[in-house]
Amino acid sequence: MYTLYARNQAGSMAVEALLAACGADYRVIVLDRKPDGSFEDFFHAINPKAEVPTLILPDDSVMTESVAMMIYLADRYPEAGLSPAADAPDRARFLRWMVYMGTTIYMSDLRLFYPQRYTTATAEAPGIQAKAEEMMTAEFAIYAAALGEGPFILGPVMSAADIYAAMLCSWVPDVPGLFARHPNLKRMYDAVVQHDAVRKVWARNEMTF
Ligand SMILES: N[C@@H](CCC(=O)N[C@@H](CS)C(=O)NCC(=O)O)C(=O)O
Repeated sequence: MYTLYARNQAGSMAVEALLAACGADYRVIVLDRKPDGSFEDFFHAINPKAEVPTLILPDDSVMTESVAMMIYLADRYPEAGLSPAADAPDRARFLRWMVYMGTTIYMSDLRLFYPQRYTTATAEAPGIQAKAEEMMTAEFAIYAAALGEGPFILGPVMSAADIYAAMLCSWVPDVPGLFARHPNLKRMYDAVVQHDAVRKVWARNEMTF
């Protein structure tokens, strides 16, 4: 069984949706925070960075890094059809955009929501946030251009990358604005959340859209 340490609507949401879409045997542990905002002590012993998602594999080994989890799980359940095989023509494109999202949009999102972690001078936080939002806008524009008519990043077939992209879209401060600029992102988002397993996980994460 997989154990996913999670927080509702955080980076664990896409991994949880993928576990569900793959039909994996898993449980979710939603973490509480201590009054100072940090995660409970036991969690630091599992993941020294104390971040969600953290995934415990059936052999009890610990996995961190959401993109690695998405690729690993999708590959482990080929029957779910959520990643192209290693020798498939779309594999390079799949890897490219998975890693792109995890290293650009996700990171900009962290600077936007936790600017104080990126500076030793509190006064610099608003500038970090403003730049992060500007960069995220540009990074989504690049992704939307690659998505094209889609509806998914691999064309007609939904993959783990689309589940990840949908989660990232949901974190933007102005989601209607993002979707107005990029109607293809909205089409992709709507199609992803129509997937039975994804819809149930979005609801469990108390997502309202
Ligand atoms: N590179 C990591 C980043 C994970 C991450 O930063 N997660 C955030 C939530 S989305 C987190 O747990 N931050 C620590 C906190 O909220 O205290 C990944 O892709 O999994």
